[in-house]
Amino acid sequence: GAGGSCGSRNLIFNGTTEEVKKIVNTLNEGKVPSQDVVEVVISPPFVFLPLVKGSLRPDFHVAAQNCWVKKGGAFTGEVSAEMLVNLGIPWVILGHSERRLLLGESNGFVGDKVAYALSQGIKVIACVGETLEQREAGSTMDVVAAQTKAIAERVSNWNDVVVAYEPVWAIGTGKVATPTQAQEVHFELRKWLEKNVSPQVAASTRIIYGGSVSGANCKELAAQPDVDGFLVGGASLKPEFIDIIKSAE
Ligand code: G2H
Repeated sequence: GAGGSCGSRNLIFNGTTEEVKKIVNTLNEGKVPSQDVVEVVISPPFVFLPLVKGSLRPDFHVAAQNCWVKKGGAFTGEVSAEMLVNLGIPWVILGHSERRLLLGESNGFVGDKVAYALSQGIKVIACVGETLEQREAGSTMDVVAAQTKAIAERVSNWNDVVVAYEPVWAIGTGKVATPTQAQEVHFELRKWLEKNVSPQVAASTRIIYGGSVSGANCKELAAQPDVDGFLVGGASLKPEFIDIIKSAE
């Protein structure tokens, strides 16, 4: 990202064991800037976490795509933060729009998840973003502020939080936000943090962009002053992901 700040990039892959191995090989062979320039975080589905963690180069880190909202226990089918800790998984993505919209995760529920994961020492990539209807109704900033507020109310230490702005209309659609659109929301989000959390947190928190990021559009997006990195979906499954990582330089 601009200003030499670290980016945080994530690979969300679906697929089979064979595909996962192939992607990890490509990543392991990729020539990318060092960890002080760009932090790379790879986020496979739960079932592939041990495989990826065990075979991925050590300068890339691993994230889960979700975890349970509180202490683990009898919650059949859920994966707890404690289990992630036990497996040595340092990161988790929480509040992805697919979970908010398809599984009904509310702002408060996502906020509780963020707080609990942090309490267990797991770093969080917290996703926020508006739908197309909300954007067209002019409520983008209200939506994103309410999602961020639910986190801010429950979290006091922001050191281990990365905010991912992902406009829902841009996710997996090939319809990327323009650099101006992304910058506008990132700027407002930072202002929101400054006013409602602290100037220090606003300055130090990475705000990354997600939604149809590709090798072709990453440079222009990365050049925006408040875009500190990317959350990459579809393009992370392809060799161009290496080019996206390099856009941090
Ligand atoms: C958006 C991403 C993950 P894509 O961040 O949901 O998907 O890059 O394919 O839009």
